[in-house]
Amino acid sequence: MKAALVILVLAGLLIAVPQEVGASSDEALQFVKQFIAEHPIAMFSKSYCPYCARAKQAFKALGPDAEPAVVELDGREDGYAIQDALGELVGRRSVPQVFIDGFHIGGSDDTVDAYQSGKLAKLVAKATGKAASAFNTK
Ligand SMILES: N[C@@H](CCC(=O)N[C@@H](CS)C(=O)NCC(=O)O)C(=O)O
Repeated sequence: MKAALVILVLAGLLIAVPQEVGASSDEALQFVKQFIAEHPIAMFSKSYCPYCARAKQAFKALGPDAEPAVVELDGREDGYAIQDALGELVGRRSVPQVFIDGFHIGGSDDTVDAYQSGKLAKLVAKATGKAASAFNTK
């Protein structure tokens, strides 16, 4: 009786676990791709992350038209799955990860570098359809 129960539980795990993990990582990758496609400026972040705050600050410095759409991974049950999916997509598991017009800018250092060189303002102007003069530069 006990052995039958163990076999039942093991069989259940074999059937259920791979399907659930596979489905959730597929869904997470789909979510990431859709979010990037739907938002001219997209950022994956964690609310307590100082590097994320630094990247947000770079967009804030450009002005109000450069506000990114942000997914805070620590505020979601599927946050780890999304982080894994991002790692798969860009080869980095750290946050933030920033995308403009679907193009992967990188993390905090890359975003701040792009702000300082003036590249961020140009990319944001193109992505938002606004004149470059609408954005503050360094
Ligand atoms: N050099 C990276 C540093 C980013 C970083 O270290 N982020 C931390 C959070 S503040 C991280 O992703 N840690 C691993 C994790 O949260 O899973 C950058 O410029 O983006």
